Amino acid sequence: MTRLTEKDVDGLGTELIIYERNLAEKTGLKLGEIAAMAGAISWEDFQGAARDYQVGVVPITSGQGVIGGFSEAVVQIIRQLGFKGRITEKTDVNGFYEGVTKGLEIIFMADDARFVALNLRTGQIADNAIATGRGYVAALNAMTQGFPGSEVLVLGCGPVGLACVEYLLELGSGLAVYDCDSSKLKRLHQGAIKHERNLEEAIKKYPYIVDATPASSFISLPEPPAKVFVAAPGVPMGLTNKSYSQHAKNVIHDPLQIGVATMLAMAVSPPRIKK
Ligand code: 2YC
Repeated sequence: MTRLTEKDVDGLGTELIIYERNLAEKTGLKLGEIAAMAGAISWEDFQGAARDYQVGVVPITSGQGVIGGFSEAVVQIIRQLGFKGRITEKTDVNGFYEGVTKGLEIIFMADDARFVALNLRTGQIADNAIATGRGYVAALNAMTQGFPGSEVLVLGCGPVGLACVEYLLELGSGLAVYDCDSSKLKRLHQGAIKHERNLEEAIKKYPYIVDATPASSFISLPEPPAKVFVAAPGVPMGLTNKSYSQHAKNVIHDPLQIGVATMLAMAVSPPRIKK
């Protein structure tokens, strides 16, 4: 998982209105609606939960330490979704204790290895990588109105890429993967998943692409007017600067927003019957 820098989150909290407008232009949906879809909770129930839960963000100093502005960005996204949210004064276990004893029932916290949202009332825990994969697929699904006419190409099969695969299978979408170790793919569905071996060829073949790789600026898209729609979660950005600027209006990309919003939806979503 690529660690964010202060620069990646700088100003994020103050630009959420512009961010939401841009996202709605591309997808027709609000951030909360995309998160609710990916989190398998109705928009109404998600709004109900916003009136019902108090949310805390606990800064964690382990490993490489806190990222300046990270907790602030997370709590602003939570508030943008209509929830009451605050950062605990204390950090780490002390901050967790402070949050629980002050009645915060959903706790967000991230160390260098994992970023979670824990619902203390239900015991549900949401993982950022899974939430990010699902949230970006939901956004791409909305932007393309259901991926007409082609499979979706998922690049990379780490935790985010595998969550994308899982959710695309749930949506019943056609699916192709690149650079995926087939042993990691869902065994029972392997037949339904195309394996692409050559990146350049694959990029030309699929109009719907999810970049779930940690590599930067290695994807060159076909020149306009080729129609291509890209979901590019987190940092670094996998598209080359040229491709990103040529196709910007069809690219969904942010360092935290969709992942955090979907974590919150997953944390308050009714428990799913384990298959
Ligand atoms: O400020 C803090 O509390 C730090 N301990 C936060 C460290 C987050 C490390 N993870 C990341 O930078 C990225 C984020 C997008 C979430 C997942 N990986």
